[in-house]
Amino acid sequence: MHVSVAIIGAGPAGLLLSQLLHVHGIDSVILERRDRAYVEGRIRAGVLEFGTVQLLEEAGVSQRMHDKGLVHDGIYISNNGRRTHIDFADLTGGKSVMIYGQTAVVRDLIKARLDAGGEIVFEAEDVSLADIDTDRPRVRYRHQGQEHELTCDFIAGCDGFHGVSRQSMPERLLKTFQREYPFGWLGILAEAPPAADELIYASHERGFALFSMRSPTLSRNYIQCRADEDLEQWPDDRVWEELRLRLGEEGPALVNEGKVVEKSVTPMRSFVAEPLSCGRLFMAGDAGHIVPPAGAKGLNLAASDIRYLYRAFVAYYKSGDGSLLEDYSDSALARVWKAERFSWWMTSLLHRFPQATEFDQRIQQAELEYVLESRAAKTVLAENYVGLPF
Ligand code: FAS
Ligand code: PHB
Repeated sequence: MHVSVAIIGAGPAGLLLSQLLHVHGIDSVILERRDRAYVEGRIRAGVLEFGTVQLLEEAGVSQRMHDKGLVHDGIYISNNGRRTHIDFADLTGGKSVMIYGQTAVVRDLIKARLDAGGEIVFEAEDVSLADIDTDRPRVRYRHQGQEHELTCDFIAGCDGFHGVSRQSMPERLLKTFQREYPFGWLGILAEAPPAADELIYASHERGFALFSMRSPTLSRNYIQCRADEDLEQWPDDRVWEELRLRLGEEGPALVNEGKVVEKSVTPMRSFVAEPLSCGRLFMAGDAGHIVPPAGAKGLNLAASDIRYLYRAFVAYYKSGDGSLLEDYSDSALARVWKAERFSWWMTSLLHRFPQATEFDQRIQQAELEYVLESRAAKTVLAENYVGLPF
């Protein structure tokens, strides 16, 4: 079987690419290792940048997001219990973000693809790529015990950090950049009203905490923890107590307890692979880069890559212009690195670092106080948070 674009991975990147190609009459097939229930059940990101909302509108998959999502015009930063509002609308000329979980985005995209007759091969095993440096690359996989081979014009590697695409790039070509952080986030999803009307990023001497949400009755909260934290040491009541303590004196009034329906620890790393393309293979999303979640950029960077990549495919198929494909890696990485910087900066500004000296701690506190007192500094934070221009 031949397809124009073979897409590896049915996460946000792969699904969004397939849907945008479909809108422009370009065929694709998605090969996904896991089953549909697993893919739709993963609880991950929660904040959509202004540009990601627009891209979902371009893809024709935005109705439920506009019906159920929450538009937020700002966030709060709590500094040892003292909260400051960062007003995106005022500081960025009216831009906002959308609170709409990645789980919902993925479900909407899968529904749209299947309703349009799109092909998503779930439980595709042992996917392997071949001839990526020719004009007829191939993808092999096993499904329900049967071996299959796809020929295609292009392969989109949207298979996440642990996928097969990056491993299929010639090692001599690939350069990677990495920073591991000495902590993780313990996250809970709870049937409880959120702490505030918008997100609260709390810096506290006990450690960082984030008070997010999925709806007016579903809160999504995180506390900074050890990278190898043992969840057994964190019964629900200890998590609620720590969340209250990290909000300071406002804590008891703001933190609403409820039934915890999910609890997990996420490690923190910054990672970038260069280049994002090799021959007819193009990587997008977590396959090419990872950010610590303090900047709410992971899902949004996947969408950012796909915006560059789908437009490049449309230019190639509609007018034979391959220049955007040639420029894809440089164009996407320029925006990736700016988001990597912002994510690293938010992480460095708000978290407690075990190895920090007293001087480091004073400098960190001084920078946070400056950000919260300066309109110019708050503008820098706001325009990065809502998403820089493409
Ligand atoms: P994904 O990893 O989402 O999707 C890749 C897909 O490829 C998966 O479905 C996988 O099963 C499939 N796959 C992998 N290998 C394959 C193979 N060999 N063959 C076929 N299929 C294969 N971002 C935020 O902005 N905020 C957050 O709070 C946040 N929290 C996170 C928590 C966790 C635990 C994790 C892991 C990530 C979190 N992220 C967060 C980042 C996350 O949202 C990613 O940025 C986003 O899922 C990226 O989307 P994709 O690039 O599509 O990769
Ligand atoms: C979330 O709601 O899961 C979330 C929000 C903002 C972040 C990270 C995670 O920076």
